[in-house]
Amino acid sequence: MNGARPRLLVATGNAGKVREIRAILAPSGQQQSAWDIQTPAEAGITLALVAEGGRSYAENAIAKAIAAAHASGLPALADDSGIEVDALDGAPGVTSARYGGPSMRNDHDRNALILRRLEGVPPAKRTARFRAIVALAFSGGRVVTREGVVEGRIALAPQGVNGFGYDPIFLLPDGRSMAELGDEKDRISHRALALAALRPLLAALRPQGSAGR
Ligand code: ITT
Repeated sequence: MNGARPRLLVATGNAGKVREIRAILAPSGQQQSAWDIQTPAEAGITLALVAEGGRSYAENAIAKAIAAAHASGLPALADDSGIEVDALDGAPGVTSARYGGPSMRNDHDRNALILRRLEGVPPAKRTARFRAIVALAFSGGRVVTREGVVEGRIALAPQGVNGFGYDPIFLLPDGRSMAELGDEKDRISHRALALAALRPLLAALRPQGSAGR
């Protein structure tokens, strides 16, 4: 059934990103995405740890996508993203996944660290944004990137249970946190905006190889 759809590898080890990318790329009202979206495990490859040294989101996204396309022979989509807090001079930014170093056990600890570092900072000065760069790489070496940004501010305390990462502490202009949105996040998020900009290129993908899966 899936053989006619072009295969697309989602080059991430982050389960939250996989879930969202699948939802964003599934056309509303249709059960099936236009692409046969595969995780590295489903495609039978192991992601190389290539990206962590990159100095920019774009560098990281491109490195992750190219490595995965090379390893799999499939078009590969990578996402490098983060949260930028103005009162922390743009931190954690490109180091969002590792903010606070190895003593941070999980997303909850990293959220708590940001809230601690913003203690005493009033709401008007807690401006922040989520940024995502998505990269689509082809096994022949071509790679394209697109960016998505969503503006907001850091909450005084975590709100909501959906999403992942910094979602509970990121407030949209209407006062709801990203973790209070549910499916709506996949229409307005930085990732959704970046993937919307990439859609024309994704639409041009053709099934890879004659043997299907
Ligand atoms: P991959 O490199 O395997 O894709 P990663 O989690 O290491 O997974 P990044 O290096 O791009 O990915 O780190 C991005 C971090 O920024 C991520 O771990 C979250 O903490 C945060 N982040 C990115 N997008 C987010 C979102 O939509 N909601 C909440 N936090 C997000």
